[in-house]
Order: sequence, then C-alpha cells, then structure tokens
Amino acid sequence: MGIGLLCLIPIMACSGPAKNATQSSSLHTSSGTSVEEVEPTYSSNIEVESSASPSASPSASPSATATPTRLRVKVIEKRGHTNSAFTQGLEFHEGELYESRGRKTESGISVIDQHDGSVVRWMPLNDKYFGEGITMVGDSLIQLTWMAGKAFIWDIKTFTQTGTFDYDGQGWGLCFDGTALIMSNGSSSLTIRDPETFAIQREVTVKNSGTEVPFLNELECAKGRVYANVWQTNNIVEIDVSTGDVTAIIDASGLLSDEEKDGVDVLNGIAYSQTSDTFLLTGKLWPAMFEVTFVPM
Ligand SMILES: [Ca+2]
Repeated sequence: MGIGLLCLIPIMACSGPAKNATQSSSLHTSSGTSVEEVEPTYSSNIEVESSASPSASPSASPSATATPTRLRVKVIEKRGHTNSAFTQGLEFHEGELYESRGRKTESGISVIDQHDGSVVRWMPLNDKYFGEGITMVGDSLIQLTWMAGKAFIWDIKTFTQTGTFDYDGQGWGLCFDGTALIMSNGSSSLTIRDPETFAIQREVTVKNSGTEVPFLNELECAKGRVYANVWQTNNIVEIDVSTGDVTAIIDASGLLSDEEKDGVDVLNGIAYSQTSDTFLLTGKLWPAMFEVTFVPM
C-alpha cells in the first residue's frame, strides 16, 4: 500500500508521512477507505542525530561506519526566487535551471531564470496531480508525483509529454547519476532504478553512523554522492549510495532572514552546477535562492 497513509503517530514509526498537510485532500488506503490528510505531529526541527526510535533501531553497530563530516553552507550569492513556487525539485541541465512545483492545481515544471527565479518556460500538471522531484535523462525530464504512483516523462525542449512510468508508494525526490535513477519516498530508503524502465534495481537504507535517517526529500546527484534534503529540517545529508552511509551532514540553517521566513515552508531544492562547482539551494515558497559551497563547521 501507499506508505504511511495511516501513520498518525509521531515520527520514525512512519516510513512515509503525509508531508504536505496544508492540503485537505482525501487519501485512499489499499482497503478502499479514505482518510483525511492530517497534520503530522512531528517536531519542526528534527535533528538528524536524534532521529532514532525503537522501530528504527540500527541493525548495524554504530561503530561499523565512520562518523559523518559536519559541514555548513557558505553563501556565494543570494538570488531571487518566486515565493509562490512550492519547490519540489531543482536541477541544472545544459546551462538551464529546471524547477518542479507541487500542490494540486499549482503543480508544474519550469525553466526558471537562475538569477531572479522568474519563470522562463512553464508546463502545468493536470490539476489532479501533485508534482514532486524531477531529473533529466538525455532529452527527457522525469517528474514524480506525490501520491499518484506516476512519473511523467517530458521532452525537455518542448515540455511535451512523451510517456509515463508507474511505481508503488509515494514519490518525493529524484536524481540521475549518469547510470541509474535514485528516488526517495519520504522514508529512509532510496530506490535505485533503471532509467529506461523505472524498474527497481536495488534499494538502500540511509544511515547516519548506523541510525536510519528518515524523511529523505529532494535529491541531487553530484560529485559521486547523493545529496538529500531531510524534510522538516535545515539539514542536507551527503550519501554514499553504494552503502547508504551518510558521509557528511550539511547545516543549511540561517539562509533566510527572520522577515523572509514569514509564510515560507521547508528547505527543499538542491541543484549542483558543474560549471561553478557550487550548489543552488532554495525552499518551498522561499523568496530567495542561495548559491553556496559546503565548508567545514
Ligand atoms: Ca535536485
């Protein structure tokens, strides 16, 4: 069944929560009943280190893996961003910046100006879908949806839909490492998928020193690692996807001023620029994007 639809208890017993709880859509269980989407009772500032619970106890010894490096963001440049964009995916491709937006009736894919965030090209999603993460494979843009079990394939130049992939469970983040697709679903697991068929090749559980890291959200494949926003936190984790080990934790707090935080949602959106070897970060409804590098604390 869809992951975690009935999971109303706090935190890590849930493997995939109803994350966008400002929506009031009805959710359907595998038994055909529907439940109203409920605001999760999660802490709004979960620390990655404290994310363990009895249900998520590490099976491996904490000493089995190295302690992740602690990093912070160093801002190179602050840029504009449309504060009505509910950012679910952000990625550079051939010099252009692509953004996916979520929320029903507001979802779509776009090319946005990488300096002021304004929309250069836009394709709305059918109103019944809630857009999620995106990535590019060749001339195709693949876009996840949150609860519909469908990924849409778009021609990158024309934004014409060329196909659909079906999958089980929720869709959150997506990136392509040049060989395989990596997808998150809100849990601590990432699925590694065939870019041609979307078939799952393998699954990896992401752990910080042996402890599972749930709520993996927007993804970015860069520099031989996978970077993931951790939902409801200002942390980005750097993951060795061959093992699932978190190799670094990046503290991205403090980017927005107190005034700018008014009305915004969580940090979500990582795009790596190979040209400048920098990352561009933003969040849902954020008024700004930040070109950053990751540096030691
Ligand atoms: Ca991304």
